[in-house]
Amino acid sequence: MIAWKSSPLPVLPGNSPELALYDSALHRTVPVRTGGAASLYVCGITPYDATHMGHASTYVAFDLLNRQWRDSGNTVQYVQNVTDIDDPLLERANDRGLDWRELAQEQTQLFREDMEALNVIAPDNYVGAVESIEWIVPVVEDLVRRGIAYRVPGEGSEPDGDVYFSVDAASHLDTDDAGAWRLGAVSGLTAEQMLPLFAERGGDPLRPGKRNSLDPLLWRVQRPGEPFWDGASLGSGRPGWHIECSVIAQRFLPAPFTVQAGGSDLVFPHHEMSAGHAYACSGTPLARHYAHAGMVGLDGEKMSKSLGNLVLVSSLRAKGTDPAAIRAVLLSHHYRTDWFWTGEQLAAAEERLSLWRRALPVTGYAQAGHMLADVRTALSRDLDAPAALAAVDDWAASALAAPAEDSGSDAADLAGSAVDALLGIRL
Ligand code: 5CA
Ligand code: ZN
Repeated sequence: MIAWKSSPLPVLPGNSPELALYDSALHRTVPVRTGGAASLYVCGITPYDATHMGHASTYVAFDLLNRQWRDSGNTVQYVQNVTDIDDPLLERANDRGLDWRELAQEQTQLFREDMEALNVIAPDNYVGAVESIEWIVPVVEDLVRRGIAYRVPGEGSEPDGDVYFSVDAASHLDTDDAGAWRLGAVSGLTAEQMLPLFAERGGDPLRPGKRNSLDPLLWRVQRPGEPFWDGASLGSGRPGWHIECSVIAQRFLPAPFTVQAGGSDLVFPHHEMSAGHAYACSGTPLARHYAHAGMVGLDGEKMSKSLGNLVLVSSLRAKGTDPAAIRAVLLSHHYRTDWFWTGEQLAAAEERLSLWRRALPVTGYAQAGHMLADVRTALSRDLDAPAALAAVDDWAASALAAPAEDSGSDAADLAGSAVDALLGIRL
């Protein structure tokens, strides 16, 4: 798929320090050693309710990671998917009386425009589930051949042949590799904790014929009225969700890649199972680190289409809201915290940006240099955007308090470039 356009990053003097990131699989903050080449997979949208503030917040969070890495001298290989075939997309298309392809295309296009407006650096590979099916089929066939996946007989209205991943077979692969996958390796949850999440997040624990109620679907054979693709020996059908991201990430990124990211709603089962599939396929861990963004809500609830409490980036843009102010609201929360969107925060962000913009022509060069160093320090500490914004606030306050002797266009350029390159906010 075609991604969106990103603006070139301004060049800054010096470099950011090495990143320390909270690894949600290890449950602690660790130095991220990249050797100069970093790689990132951020789980993309299911295109039916794009782009609400929860989505925007997650993509802006990992855009900071991308910027921090680049500023500390890394090349960054960035991949994102689009889940352009899945049950929720089909359900929503049906509700709206639309063809599912039409809905997916419309929402993906809206998402691209929103990402561009929010100044999120585009992925190098933007890959749809549908275009990945030809790569997924042989992978699932191989897992069946090796006894790590199995076919479930039909019952009631369910036809014969859906393919499931055996979490037990995959957890007991004959290996002495310290990075081997076991169920729980990514989420750290017990089976009892997993079960309700599995049911809530697309799993089918009660499907008769499964070996373990936590086994996730790899291939769903054709049902009447549902779209399907050629599955070779699997029969016509469509892929499950976790195998999509697992195959796309393995195809486009090194093994293991540096960071697997997404919202915290993806820790289990999605990232757990994607990692399990990859390890079962290749004997190599999918990713070195896992990072998860907090959930954004509205009026006390998680923001989601099913609850109907969405604040859309595109609706605010249509009303003339400066996308940089939306971005400033998102950055005013640490990426790991859960928070609620309010209109007051947007008003405060608009105020903040206007102060920064007034400070630009009067800043001194040294003042701008201090701000750059402080922003770099804040981001290198687990992407602490609120601390970075506070550093820019301090800079603006001191620039506006007294005229600097070394002000001028070089100073304004340095301050503006720092805020643009590191925080993605254009003043
Ligand atoms: N297509 C899958 C991932 S492969 C998916 O979860 N799609 S999504 O459209 O539901 O979400 C897209 C991204 O936004 C995911 O990383 C998800 O974790 C994140 N996300 C969804 N809702 C929220 C929310 N309320 N707050 C923060 N992030 C969210
Ligand atoms: Zn995913």
